[in-house]
Amino acid sequence: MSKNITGNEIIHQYLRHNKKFPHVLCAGCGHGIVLGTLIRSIHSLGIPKDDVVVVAGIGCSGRLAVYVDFNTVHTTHGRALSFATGIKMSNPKLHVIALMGDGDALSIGGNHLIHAARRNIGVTALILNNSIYGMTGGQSSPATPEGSTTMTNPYGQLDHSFDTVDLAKGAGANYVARGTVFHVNRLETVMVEALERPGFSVVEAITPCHTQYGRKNKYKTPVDMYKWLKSTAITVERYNELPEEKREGRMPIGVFVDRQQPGFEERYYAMQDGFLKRSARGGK
Ligand SMILES: Cc1ncc(C[n+]2csc(CCOP(=O)(O)OP(=O)(O)O)c2C)c(N)n1
Ligand code: SF4
Repeated sequence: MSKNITGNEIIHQYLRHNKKFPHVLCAGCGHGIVLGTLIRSIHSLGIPKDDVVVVAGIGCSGRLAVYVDFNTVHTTHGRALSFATGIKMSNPKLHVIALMGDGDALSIGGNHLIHAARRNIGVTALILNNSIYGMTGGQSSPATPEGSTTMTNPYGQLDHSFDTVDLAKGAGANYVARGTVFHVNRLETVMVEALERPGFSVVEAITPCHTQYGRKNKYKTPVDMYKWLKSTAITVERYNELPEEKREGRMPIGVFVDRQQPGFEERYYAMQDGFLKRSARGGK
């Protein structure tokens, strides 16, 4: 399988192009870029389509599972990781990807996220963080930056926002990375690594929602939002060298955790194997 793939090949090999299109995404939405990056990552690793399961919750991001020609499950809001865990446990050979929006993963599904990380289940969580509930009209999510204006916080968001990377790191994920849809090649690199690692991997993809977030803040057009990504993101290595006062407003991207701990499914089946062997020896 050739490592490079053209847009036309993506459409014909990986999308349900003759069934599920046109798509519902707004012009300028970054979600499609994340999907393209995921497809190219899977293609470059040479993973057969039948070995991939994309599990999604509900949201504009959740719709992406409908468009791809892998095994797909479009589940309920916030529960993608529960379904993904069950699928991985029943067939550990599968590459299971839970595709979630920031509302999906950090709000209603936040509990699932921390426990999937704690358990280190062999699933890749791909979190499309657009700072807002896109599909339902622009309500604040736990990732909405403090001070920004949303439909539910017209005078400014008072809550602090979650740092997805810190959350996943603190909860024990094996691999944690952040990228943006402006820095597509870097995003693809971390996605490939996340798919290769055992255990729970988290990739936060920062993606613009000009329709529900940008317009209410200072980003009137999709282009303004992409310029914001370009000017805000900085590699984690360079970020760590900055003095504290220069870090304000900058967003580190790159790899934050990279471990090789075996996933829950591996440990579970090893334990089961041990029991079976012991029982074959008459319990000794
Ligand atoms: C149990 C449940 N609660 C609420 C909803 C309504 N709902 C659908 S999508 C969504 C938010 C989507 O936001 P996000 O997960 O950030 O994804 P985005 O649309 O921004 O990609 C909500 C609250 C639902 N479908 N099910
Ligand atoms: S509402 Fe926002 S997240 Fe949803 S499709 Fe439009 S730009 Fe994308």
